[in-house]
Amino acid sequence: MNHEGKCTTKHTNGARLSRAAAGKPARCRSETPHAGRFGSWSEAASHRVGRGRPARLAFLLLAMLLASVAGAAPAARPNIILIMVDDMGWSDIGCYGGEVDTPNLDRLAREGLRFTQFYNNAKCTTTRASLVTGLYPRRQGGLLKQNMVTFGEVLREAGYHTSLSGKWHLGSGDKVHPFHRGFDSYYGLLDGCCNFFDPTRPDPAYKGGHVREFGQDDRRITEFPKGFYTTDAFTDHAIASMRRFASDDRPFFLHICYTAPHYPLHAKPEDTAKYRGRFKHGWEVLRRERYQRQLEMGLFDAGQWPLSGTDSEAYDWATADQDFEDLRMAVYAAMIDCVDQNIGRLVAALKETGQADRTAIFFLSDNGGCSEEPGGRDPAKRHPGPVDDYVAVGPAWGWAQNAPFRRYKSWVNEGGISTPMIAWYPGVVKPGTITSQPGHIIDFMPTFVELAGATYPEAYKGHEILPMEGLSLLPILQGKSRPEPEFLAWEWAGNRAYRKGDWKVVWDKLVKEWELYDLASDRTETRNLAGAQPDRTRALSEAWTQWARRTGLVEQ
Ligand SMILES: [Ca+2]
Repeated sequence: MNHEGKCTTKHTNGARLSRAAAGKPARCRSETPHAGRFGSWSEAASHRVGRGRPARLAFLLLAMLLASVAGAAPAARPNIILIMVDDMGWSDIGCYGGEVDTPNLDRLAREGLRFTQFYNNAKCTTTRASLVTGLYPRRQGGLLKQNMVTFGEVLREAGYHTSLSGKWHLGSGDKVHPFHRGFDSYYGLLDGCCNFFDPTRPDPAYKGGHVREFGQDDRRITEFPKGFYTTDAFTDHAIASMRRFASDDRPFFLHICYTAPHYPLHAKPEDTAKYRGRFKHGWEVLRRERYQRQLEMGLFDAGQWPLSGTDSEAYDWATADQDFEDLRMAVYAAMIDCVDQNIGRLVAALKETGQADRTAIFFLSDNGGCSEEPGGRDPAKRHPGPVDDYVAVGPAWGWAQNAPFRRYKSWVNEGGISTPMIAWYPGVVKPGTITSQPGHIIDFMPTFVELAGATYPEAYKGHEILPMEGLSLLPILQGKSRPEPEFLAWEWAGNRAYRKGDWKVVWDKLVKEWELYDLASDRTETRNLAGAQPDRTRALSEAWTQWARRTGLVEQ
């Protein structure tokens, strides 16, 4: 990494994307966040800096001194913990303006960096395919192929211990099973979603009636102890892996994929009770409240991110069954609350094992809040929360969970593809910072390669490997500006999008025409400029088609 923030590491050779736009002005902000919702985390206080110029100057001088003494960034070959939740909206957690109590995530944000333009692939499977490989999805013949490596394989080759806890959703055959694709230890759901309290229970008939496959290492698991709850069990496995790995000098990689808050809405009664009644003001009010908190904490400027309008699939709060709707959202909030409690357990174990100062933690969601509604919304038939029911939040809450954006999971408007992303890395990430530099899940592979001093292979187990398509996030973590990606592209179920610089074209499968947005002045996609700028719209939509051909999505 040189002083201009350009990526010069050897592992990026062969990548097909150019490193253009290096001359663009920096888009990194360093801001002290609204502190009102944050608690204290005394053990890490030494990493914090005070507010104002003298403190920042002192921090810079100290950083320069440390750099001159050490000669390199601290925590070379750090432990890496990558935490991903499932179907959680952009603004549910406290440090992104939500009303769910997430003190542990808020602390990570206060001591770390929040991204405001970080992207996933709008869907569980395609996000996981890109996340673990650093590649856009190639959908023909299965998402995880022999011409791809996982970050588990790359980090294991570099000497890391590797562990995966939770949802995989990329298959369970020998060639795609996580235990055979780079993870020394695996425990969790190989499928897409399951009963949180009892994974032996089949889905209801309206969801296919299947029992979802669970595994430990390369064995199938069919028995679960009394009191089982997925979120707790996945954390138990991650902590056990961490304790085992911390006993020697090798660094470790823990990937934790919670199934919360994906449906079915299953939460512990005591967690739900905390939120019951909190959502009786409805989704429209909730969106406005979140938007106001986001402005107050400095996530964005109102002029560039106007609050988007009412979603076409949302229904009128005044005529909704408000008590039932409050309960659905309370259970959803409780599921996130439980994730946060477990992240607190995880970080406490990290400190107990003496590993906290040499660990980087990343947190994100695999897609936006979800509009799907298996089980429907008839209060006489559905009872959100317990083991024997199966219901989701529905489109109105799913949309509101992504405030201030439009749409939700499976759509490629910003509400479907934007994720909160927190990066915590003591001694490298400046505490309490926010960046608007764009990032994408394909960036984790090159980031981890760089952090670990690993080599991304040209060939692996006799197969030529596709070159990485992302860019390392390390310059952003270090507070520098990074060359922007040449482009970013998305597709799911007929929804399409392509972003180049600040311009984005979107094809909504319900609208059935290309729309054009200037994200620099309209991140929330409120002003369609396609009619005013047909040439730009055509050029970007044609670029999407070229990308779709290159990745095999459409025929050559
Ligand atoms: Ca998902």
